[in-house]
Amino acid sequence: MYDVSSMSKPTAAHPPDFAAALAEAAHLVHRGRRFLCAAHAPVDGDALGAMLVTAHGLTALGKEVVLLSPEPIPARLGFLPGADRVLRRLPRGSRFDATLVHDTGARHLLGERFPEREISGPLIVLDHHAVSSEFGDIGVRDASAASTGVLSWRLLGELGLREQDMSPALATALLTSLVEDTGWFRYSSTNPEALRLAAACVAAGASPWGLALELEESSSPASLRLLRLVLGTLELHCDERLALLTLTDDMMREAGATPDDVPKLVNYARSLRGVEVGALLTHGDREMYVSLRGKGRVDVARIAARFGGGGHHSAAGCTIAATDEQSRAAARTALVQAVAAALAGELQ
Ligand SMILES: [Mn+2]
Repeated sequence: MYDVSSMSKPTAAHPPDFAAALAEAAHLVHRGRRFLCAAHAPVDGDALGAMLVTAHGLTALGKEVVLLSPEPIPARLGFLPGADRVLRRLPRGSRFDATLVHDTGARHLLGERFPEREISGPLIVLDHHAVSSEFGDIGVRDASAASTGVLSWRLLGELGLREQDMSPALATALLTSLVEDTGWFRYSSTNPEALRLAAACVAAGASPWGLALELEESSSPASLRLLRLVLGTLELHCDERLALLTLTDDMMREAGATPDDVPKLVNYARSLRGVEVGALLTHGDREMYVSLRGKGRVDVARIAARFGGGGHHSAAGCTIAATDEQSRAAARTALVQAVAAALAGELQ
């Protein structure tokens, strides 16, 4: 058995100030007793997985941990050990020595009900987004980390946890964060650290097939009905290098679908040969939410940033104000133009 904690220590490959931030965060956690774990809302597999890695690890170190997520946990993630402990709101009189914020590149993504500083204490931000603003007191940020769960584990390693201390619950949360953010080790974010940590997770009792059953083999009939409707909207632009899919409330109603049925639809747009960028346009009452996936040549986080959004090199999103058919058409045109500029190498 190899020693995961030593191999996940910061190396020269991590950002220059990463080791100092990690040490500072570990120092703050070491001194405190009671911590809040939070993430962007609603949570995805990495955000929740990373929160749970931190929570299980800090609990093993004798700390008290409260988990907070103002929106419901997606049903597909409900199996994760500890997911049932996540609170929608804090009990009165809560106070924490520090709050660990996971997988969140911007303060506003924490939601309006995120507690005031006198309740939260200082903020430690663990994040791996390419576009990550400098909010928080300590930023444990590394865009080369395959998932935020990896950063949670590096922090726990700094606090002295080793592979043999990994409980099956922690290992399951960490492996979930890894498979969700690397697309089961297919995306360019897959690196040696991710694969070594995955091996450690399996050695500690996490089950890849068990996770696959929960995450990939548990679709609802409604999600397939929704897929059929959304695939019918396929449009190709930019010499068939941009594929657009559209999702409306009417389709959601017709399919009997829930928000849990939506996240993977955008991957079908990218899956076409020759397509560089896949996009899912979700029509809301007052805005259009754009989910973008790239194949690597184009930085879709940059395209999203043009519209005030963000994300990763190959997976990003943004929201464009659009209240009616006309403004939605304008938003769509602006998006197609931004992708065309990016494909031409002109978007800086
Ligand atoms: Mn993530």
